[in-house]
Amino acid sequence: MAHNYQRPEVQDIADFVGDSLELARKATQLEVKVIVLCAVHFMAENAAILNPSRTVLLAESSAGCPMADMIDADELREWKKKYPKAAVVCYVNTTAEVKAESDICCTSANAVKVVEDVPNDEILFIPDRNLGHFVATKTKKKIILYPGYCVTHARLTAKHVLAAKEAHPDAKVVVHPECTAEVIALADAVLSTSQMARYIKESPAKKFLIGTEEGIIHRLKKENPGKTFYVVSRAMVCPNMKKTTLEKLATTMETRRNVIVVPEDIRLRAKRALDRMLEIA
Ligand code: CIZ
Ligand code: SF4
Repeated sequence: MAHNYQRPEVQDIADFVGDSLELARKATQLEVKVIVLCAVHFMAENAAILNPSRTVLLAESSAGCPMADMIDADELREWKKKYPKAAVVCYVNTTAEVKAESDICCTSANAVKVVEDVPNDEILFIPDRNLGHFVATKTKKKIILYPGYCVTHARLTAKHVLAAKEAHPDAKVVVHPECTAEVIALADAVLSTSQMARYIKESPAKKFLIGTEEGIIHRLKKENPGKTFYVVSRAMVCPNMKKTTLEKLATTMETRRNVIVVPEDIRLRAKRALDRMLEIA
């Protein structure tokens, strides 16, 4: 299984390509004993949390997510003491230990819905301050932001967007909610990768400026042969997503290395936060 941000050749040989939630969900529906994730560590952990009867491998063991590593369970416990009335909504880009300390998970596709659905009026949103800020503009609830962010999406600036719009004035600007507020303010649509794929298929527009990790463009081109895609900036490359090569994947499949193990007590508590999201979203 490959994430939307993987290299084109890795996406092409995968049985399934999608966002982190689609990968985790799909993993529960497969009649297989071993699942190999071409993605980053937390995505393989999600698959392992939801699929205890299957062996989950991460194609490249050093592929991590810097955003997920910006908060650990100890730090979250400190924040929870400061905001005892807040529900902890954690973006799926977190470790299993952090999910285990959270009330409910969300993805970029369902964050607003999740925040609206929890009974609390106060939300501690971790770890992405940009997604959290975007959610705050869509709800009346009090959102407490944690200062994490995606280093790749942070590279995209308003200047890049304005220059790209000038070069392609007839293109729709589609960006990810991990982008900064100044970038989001210039976009025609703010969408997760799975939402982008749907939006672009249904849109009558022919040209799109894409403001997320560039790997998604391979899939968008394949699914929409009559449409044209441009990256808003060439800097939108996640080095961790690109660590997985066909050679590394082959070695992982041959040797069954990089098994993802989540301790059972943490797995069960993390699964509760994921299940709660799956129930409402
Ligand atoms: O949840 C995911 O897969 C991520 C990190 C991005 C997206 O919007 O699909
Ligand atoms: Fe993490 Fe950003 Fe890379 Fe996604 S694109 S894996 S959020 S660093």
